[in-house]
Amino acid sequence: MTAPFDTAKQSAAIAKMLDNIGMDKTSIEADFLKYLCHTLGRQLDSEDYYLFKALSYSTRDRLMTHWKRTWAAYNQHKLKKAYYLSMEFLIGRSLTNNLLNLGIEDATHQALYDLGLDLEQLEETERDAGLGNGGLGRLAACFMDSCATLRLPVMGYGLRYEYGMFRQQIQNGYQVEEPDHWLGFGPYPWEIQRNEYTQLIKFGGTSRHYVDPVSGRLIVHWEHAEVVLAVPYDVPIPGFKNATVNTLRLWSAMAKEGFNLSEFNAGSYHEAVADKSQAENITKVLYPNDTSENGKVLRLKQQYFLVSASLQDVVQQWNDRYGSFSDFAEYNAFQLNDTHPSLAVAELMRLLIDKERLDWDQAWAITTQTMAYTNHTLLPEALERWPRKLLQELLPRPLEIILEINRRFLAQVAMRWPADTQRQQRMSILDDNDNICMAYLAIVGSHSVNGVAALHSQLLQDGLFNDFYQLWPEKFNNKTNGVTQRRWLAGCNPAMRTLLKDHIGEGWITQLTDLQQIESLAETAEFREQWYQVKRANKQRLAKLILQETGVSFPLDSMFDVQVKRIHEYKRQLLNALHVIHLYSRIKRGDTDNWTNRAVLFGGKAAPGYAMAKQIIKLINNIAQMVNNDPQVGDKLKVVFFPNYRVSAMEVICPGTDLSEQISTAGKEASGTGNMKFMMNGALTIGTLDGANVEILDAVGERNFFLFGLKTPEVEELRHHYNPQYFIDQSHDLQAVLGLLEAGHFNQFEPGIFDNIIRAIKSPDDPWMILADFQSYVEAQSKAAMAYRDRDNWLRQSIINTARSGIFSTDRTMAQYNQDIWKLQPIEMDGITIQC
Ligand code: T68
Repeated sequence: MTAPFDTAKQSAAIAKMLDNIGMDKTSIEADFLKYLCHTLGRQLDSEDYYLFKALSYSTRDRLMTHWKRTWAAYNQHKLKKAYYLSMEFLIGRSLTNNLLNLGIEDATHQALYDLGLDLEQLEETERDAGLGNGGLGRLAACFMDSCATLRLPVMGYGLRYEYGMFRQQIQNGYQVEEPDHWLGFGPYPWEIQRNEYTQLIKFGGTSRHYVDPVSGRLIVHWEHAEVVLAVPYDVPIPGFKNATVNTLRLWSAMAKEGFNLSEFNAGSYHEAVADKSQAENITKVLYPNDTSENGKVLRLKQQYFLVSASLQDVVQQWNDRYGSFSDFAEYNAFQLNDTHPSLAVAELMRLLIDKERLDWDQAWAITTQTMAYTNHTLLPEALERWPRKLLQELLPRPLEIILEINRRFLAQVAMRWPADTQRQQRMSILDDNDNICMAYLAIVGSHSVNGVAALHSQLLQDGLFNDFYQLWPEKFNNKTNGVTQRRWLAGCNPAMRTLLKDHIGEGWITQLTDLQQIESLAETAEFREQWYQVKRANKQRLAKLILQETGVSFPLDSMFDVQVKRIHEYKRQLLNALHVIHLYSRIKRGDTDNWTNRAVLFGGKAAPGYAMAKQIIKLINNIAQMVNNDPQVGDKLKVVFFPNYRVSAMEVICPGTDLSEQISTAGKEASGTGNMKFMMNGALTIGTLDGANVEILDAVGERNFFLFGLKTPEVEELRHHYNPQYFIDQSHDLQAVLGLLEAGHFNQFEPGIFDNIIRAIKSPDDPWMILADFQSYVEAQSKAAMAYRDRDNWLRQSIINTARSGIFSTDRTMAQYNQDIWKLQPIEMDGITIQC
């Protein structure tokens, strides 16, 4: 016998239990011990991993009340929501961030301290959730943090890859990739599996059209398809001390049946199980390419899997709640993180037409009013195109819809520019080679198209998407990227946080432009000295990590000169490497008057199939080997390649950096976000007029930025008659550097291994024009070195960089997306009760 169920009473009881969870030291300690001893069956002297896990569970409990209440707030009122669709969310670690946003770091620290444990040590044991390649994935994670902090009803949708970004080892100077089985040590403590929201995803089969005898309507059935289950796992995204916890929903693929029973009964065990593993392969591994699409079928499957699961989730919940789709567009917004989820345009059409039985025009109005597309690159090799044939096989019904979208779109183009058949050909979603151009699909299907920095957005309008800009100028806009200061200042730089708190309080944690208040303090010697001490402590922490990882010591008085990012020719790690050789060559010939000691750190992963990027890693390592072991060089110059660069490494690297290298060929880096993290933490930038560097320079002024190199139009102009030899002839420095390289000085026992690199930079076809910018770069570097010698002035400049970094918060970026594109109201939590 059970008591009669009284929903109100039960809900109140559970809400009270949830509300009563303590945020104080004593209750945190009690819960931590409960999880450690009862749930995990361990004790205080067990491995750090179990201590971390117990602490994560007790922290997650403290998120749960807010999470449930935020969810309830979403559902108790009809409010507009936005959905951020992204193939990548590069979360990194979560413990520190969750404690910070809950406001319980001190209480937790005390609780552990009293038990003889060290919070920092436990934080260090958390594995990075490396579900992204680089900037694009990390941006998505920063966006989620800012939306929660702004109380915006935004949900993230992504994939729960079993293997994240590969782990990079360096062996004999070469990159070696190791699988990142991040879930291998037991379940991810932050996620909650939600079987009840499982969706069915179709692949293959055929699409059958027939007229419904009753309604007379044309009906389409997607038949004989293979079906895969999409099982969601929810990750909590807390806002900063605002009782709001948003949701990141990550889909995992599961075979519909454990295995094919008829095959099994027929005796073919292997075939029976193969089906299952094929289905589950969909979310097995993140593709480790950051700029180019490799055209693999599995990647297309991943994209459709994400899009279909997420849209079905949204459409189904809408249908359950409201039934009618007449006002769906007023309450839903989808943001496409690059073209990777652009099949969403076709999938939403399919769901609205085939499932919800809307007609084409109604469905198209809803689709174009809800979809918005963000572009992250101008590089042609990154522009996704999928063979029509492949879509025909894998996604027959979405393909039909895409072709119909294109047919109607081209009719519109023909109306606007009659007789301009070339233009129609250029703008067609189906290109001359029978490929579907995903960027064009995204543009045609969206009401907003944005770039990620002012220069980049301008170049999209003027170049890559100019035809579309002429047709729909109102669709195009800019949203300059940012980073979240919760992780990238408050969390990763506790020493600076304390100093800032002492002088200007902590308003900047939610209002980053408050940092301006420290600018006037730059003029007081006492503040500068404190700033210096903070930077020095951070350099010490970084030097310790470098020593541990590479065995090389970085002298604390050296200028810490850092370039960490994906390895790519356009980012020009090679230019930096040439400068290092230049410094080495100066030391060797005794040209060291007024020398500034420098410690150069490189880090970043190369796509496994990108041979040139891998050679660049090898070159840097060989240079490092030579430089670090030459007694004549000593402390004047140190060089390391930091292995396995990742989010948690950057959290130590950026606070300890003096000089930030942002040296891409002008016009090639869409924005960059590392540049913002460094600036926020008081590094000065040496950089080209590219991406968001342009806006950083605007903010700090030329006196506080080391600018060099060709500008975008100059690069484009020079391309027509680029002659590297001309630049070699002009520069003795360059001749000396190339002389060492060509003589095999850095590969004495490995003949020929850098020939490719030498050939590439000396070629008139070098798209990155490394030699054209060499001399200008060397001059900017020597200005930086000189500036560093004037410690007082350097500190002033460092303070100004932090003080003016306020606009580079994703809080600002998200407020702009919301104002211009999503138009959401912040979630109201007052009076919200939790439904249990
Ligand atoms: C980066 N793009 C841009 N792409 O390069 C960078 N691509 O300038 C910008 O700041 C950042 O996006 C955020 O806007 C990427 O990181 C990828 O990682 C990627 C992944 C798969 C396929 C293509």
